[in-house]
Amino acid sequence: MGNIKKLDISAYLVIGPENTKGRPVATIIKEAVSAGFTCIQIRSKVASARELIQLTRQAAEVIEEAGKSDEVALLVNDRLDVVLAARSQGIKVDGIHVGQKDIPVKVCREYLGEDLIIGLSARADQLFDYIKTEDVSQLDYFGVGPLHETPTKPDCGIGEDGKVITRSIADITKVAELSSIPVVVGGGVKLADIPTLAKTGVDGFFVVSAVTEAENPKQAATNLVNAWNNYNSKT
Ligand code: TZP
Ligand code: MG
Repeated sequence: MGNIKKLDISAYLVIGPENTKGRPVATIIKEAVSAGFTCIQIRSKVASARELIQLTRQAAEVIEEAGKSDEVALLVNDRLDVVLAARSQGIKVDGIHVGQKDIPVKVCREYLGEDLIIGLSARADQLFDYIKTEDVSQLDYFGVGPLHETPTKPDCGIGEDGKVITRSIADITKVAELSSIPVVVGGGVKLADIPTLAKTGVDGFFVVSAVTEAENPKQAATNLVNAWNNYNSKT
C-alpha cells in the first residue's frame, strides 16, 4: 500500500450516506474524482463502524479504478478506529480529519505514523490562537469555516454564545497568510463563491452539498474544479 506522494486539497469532497439523497456514496465519489476532485473525506454521523469501513473500501476502489491512488487522498472523519481497521484490511486510506474535541492530534500521529495525513478543523472562535500552537507541527492541513451558515452542519462555527461565526474573506485571507500549513475552506460553499475564495491564497475549498445534493453531481464537480483552476492565483 503506497502513500500519497503529495497532498492536494484544492478540490475536497466531504461525503457520507446522509448527504446523497439516497444515491450511492461510491458513485458520487467516482464522479467527483473523474471531475478532478483531489481529496475525499468519508464523514458520517449515522453509519456504523462496519459501514464506514465498507464505504472506505468502496471509495478506495473507485479511486484505484480511476488510476488516482497516488494523487487523490482518501481520509476518514473522526474515526481513528476505522482508519486503522481499514488499513489492517489492506484498504488504502491515507489519513484522518479531526476536530478540536476529537482524538488529540498527538495520539492520531502516534497511531498513524509520519506518513499518513492528519487534518484538523479548528474552532472558529479559537482559530487565530490555534494556528500558533504546537499541534500544527503534527498536522498536514487546516480546515476553516464556515464561509456561510450551512444546513449540512448547523453547529459549524458556533461560538460560546451560541451564535454562528462565519468567516469573512478578510479573515480567510489572514489565515492563509499566517498559517504555516495548507488551508482548505468550506461550509456553505457554492460555485459562485469559488472565484473569491481562490483569490484569498488558501489552498483549496471543501464542499458537501454543492456536489452530493446536485441533480448532476458530476457536472457540479466539474464546474467547481474548473472555477477553482480558472481563478486560483497559486497555479
Ligand atoms: N465541516 C464544516 S462545515 C461542514 C463540514 C463537514 C459541512 C459543509 O457542508 P456544505 O453542504 O458544503 O455546506
Ligand atoms: Mg469531528
